[in-house]
Amino acid sequence: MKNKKITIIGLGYVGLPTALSFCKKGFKINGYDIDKKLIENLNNGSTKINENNVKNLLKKYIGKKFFPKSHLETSDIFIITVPSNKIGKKQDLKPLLSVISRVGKLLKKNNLIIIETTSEVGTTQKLRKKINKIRPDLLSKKKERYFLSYCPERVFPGNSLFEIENNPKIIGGINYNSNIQTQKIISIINRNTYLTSDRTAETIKLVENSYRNLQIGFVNELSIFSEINNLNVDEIIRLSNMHPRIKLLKPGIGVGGHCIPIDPYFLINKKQNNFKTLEASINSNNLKTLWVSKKILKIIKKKRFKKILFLGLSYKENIGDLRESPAFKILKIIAKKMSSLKIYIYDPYIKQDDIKLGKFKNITSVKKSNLKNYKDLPKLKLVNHKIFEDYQNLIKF
Ligand code: SAJ
Repeated sequence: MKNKKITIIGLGYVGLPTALSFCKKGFKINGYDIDKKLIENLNNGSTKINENNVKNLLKKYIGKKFFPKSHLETSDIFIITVPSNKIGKKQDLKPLLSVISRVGKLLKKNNLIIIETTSEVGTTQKLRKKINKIRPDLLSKKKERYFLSYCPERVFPGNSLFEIENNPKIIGGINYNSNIQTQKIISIINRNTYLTSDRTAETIKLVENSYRNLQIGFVNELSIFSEINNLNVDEIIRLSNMHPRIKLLKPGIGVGGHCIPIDPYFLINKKQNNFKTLEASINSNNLKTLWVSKKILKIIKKKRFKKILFLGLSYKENIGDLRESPAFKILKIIAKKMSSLKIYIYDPYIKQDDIKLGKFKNITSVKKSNLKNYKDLPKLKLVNHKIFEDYQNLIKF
C-alpha cells in the first residue's frame, strides 16, 4: 500500500494536515495548489496554520515525505480539498470543475478520487458525469473503471490533525467498489469510518454545519431577549445545560468563517420552499452583529471617545482567519457611522497585509511591535483570543 502515489489537491487548513497525517504513517505525499506562493512557503517549511503540531510536522516531512508542487502529476489517489465557494447564495462549482478537468486528463484505470470539498447535494454526480465526458475510455459497459467518493471534512480549525485522525469519517462512494477502495485509503489515517452514498454524505456535511448555524442563531436571539428583559443569559445557558439533553452553545457577535454562515444556503431551496428555520437562524446571527454594532456605537457616543483600540479581528478565537468575520463587519459599520473616530485594530493572528481596509481611512491596523503606543486608549475586545485574557479595564458591551 505504501507504494501507492497519493496527491492532495488544495493545501489549506484541511489539505495540509491531511497530507501530514499520511506522512506520519510513512507515506510519501504529493501536494498540489494553484497558489504558487503557498507552495513556495510550504517548501520553505512555513505555513499560516497556527497549530504547533502542523508546523512541526511540516518542518519534519517537507522534502522527505511531503512534496508540495505547483503542477499536477499522475497519481493513484487524488484527494481534493479545495475550498467551496459561493456566488450570491449558490455554490460556485468552478474551482471543483477546474480541478476535476485537470485530474480527469491524468486519470488512469483504477485511480481513486476522494472529494472533501463541502458541496451542494448532487455535486459528486455532476463531477462523475464531467469525468465520463472527458474520459469515455475509462468507461466499460457504462461502468466507471475508476473510483470516486465524497468524504466530508470535519476539521475544527485549531485542532485539525487530531480531528482528521479521530472524528468519525463519512465515506460516500458512487458505488460499492468506490466505498471499499476509499475506506482502504482513509483507514490509513482514521479507522473510524462509516460507509454511505455520495448524496447522503454531501447532505450530512450540510446538515452538520446548518444545525450549528441554528444552534448559534438561537442563543444569539436568547442573548438579545435576555438583555431586553434584564436577564443573565450566561446563567440561563449554564443552568439549562444541566438538563441531560440540552446543550446550548455560546452567544457571540455573529457567525463567521467559511462554513457555518455559508453551508446552510446549499440546503435552502426556494423552489422546495424548505428550511425556514435556517433562514431564520441566518437572520438571527446577522441581527446579532448589527445589535452589537449599535451597542458599541452608543457607548462610543456616550463616552465621547475620539480614539479606540479594538482587540481581535478574526472570525473566531485563537485562529487567524478573516472570512465572513463578524468582528470585521462591526469595525466597518462603526468606521462608516463615525468617520471622525480614530479606530485602531490589533489582532496578532492576522497578517497585516491580509487586513484590506480599502476606503476605511479612519481604521489603522496596529503591529505588536508598536502596541505600547496605544496602551492608554480605551480598549474593546471583539474576539476572545486567549492572548487577550490578561488585558484590564476593557470596555464592556
Ligand atoms: N460561534 C458562536 N458560538 C458558539 C460557537 C461558534 O458564536 O458557541 C461562532 C464563532 O465565533 C464563529 C462561527 O460561530 O464566528 C463559526 O465557528 P465554528 O467554530 O462553529 O465553525 P468553524 O467554521 O470554525 O468549524 C465548523 C465545524 N463544524 C461544526 O462544528 C459542526 C467544523 O467541524 C467544520 O469542519 C467546519 O465548520 C467546516 O469546515 O465546515
